[in-house]
Amino acid sequence: MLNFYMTPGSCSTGIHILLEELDLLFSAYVLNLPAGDTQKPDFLAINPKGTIPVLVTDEGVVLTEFASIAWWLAVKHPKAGLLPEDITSQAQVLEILNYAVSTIHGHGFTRIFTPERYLFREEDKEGILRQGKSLVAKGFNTIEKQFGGKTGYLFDQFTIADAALFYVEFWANRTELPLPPFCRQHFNTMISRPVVKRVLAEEGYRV
Ligand SMILES: N[C@@H](CCC(=O)N[C@@H](CS)C(=O)NCC(=O)O)C(=O)O
Repeated sequence: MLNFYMTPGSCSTGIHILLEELDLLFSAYVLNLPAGDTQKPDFLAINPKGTIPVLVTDEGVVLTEFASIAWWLAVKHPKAGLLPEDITSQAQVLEILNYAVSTIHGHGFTRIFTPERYLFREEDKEGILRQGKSLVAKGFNTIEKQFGGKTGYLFDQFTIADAALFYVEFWANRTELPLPPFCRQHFNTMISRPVVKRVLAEEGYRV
């Protein structure tokens, strides 16, 4: 059985959606991120980076990093079509997935949720928050430039990139940051997907 380490409402929600889209059996280990569970020795022994999501495969291999876990799930279950068939389209899916995870989350939301990581002086906090919001806005506007005018999912089918873009849109929605039109309709498309509804309900959210 797969073991999945997660925190409700965090980036692991994107992986949670993929696991349930695939209808996989897994044990969920819920970590309290604000309480510092990811920095405790028992979790660091599993993932020395101290981050979720983590997926431990049936063979006991520990997979960390959103992109790596999402790609592994998609390739292991090709019939689900979480990646397109041709290699160039697969690269485009990974391009958007990585942009959401590394840039919008990693550069933008990390500054908004944990400004203290970037502070040299307490009085810089407001500036870091502003910088985070500006990076998030730039990230969504970049997605908009590429996908503006389109409706539905990012590509012709629901892919692992949709799960990644969704969790940053979910954060924008919760923190009342604006989403440009494509991203807003993408968010609405995602929350009307039955599996997404179920995962959010399981994680304690009503959208
Ligand atoms: N690059 C990592 C980032 C994961 C990440 O930042 N996860 C956050 C939760 S959304 C986390 O575990 N933060 C705890 C920490 O950094 O101490 C990935 O792609 O999985």
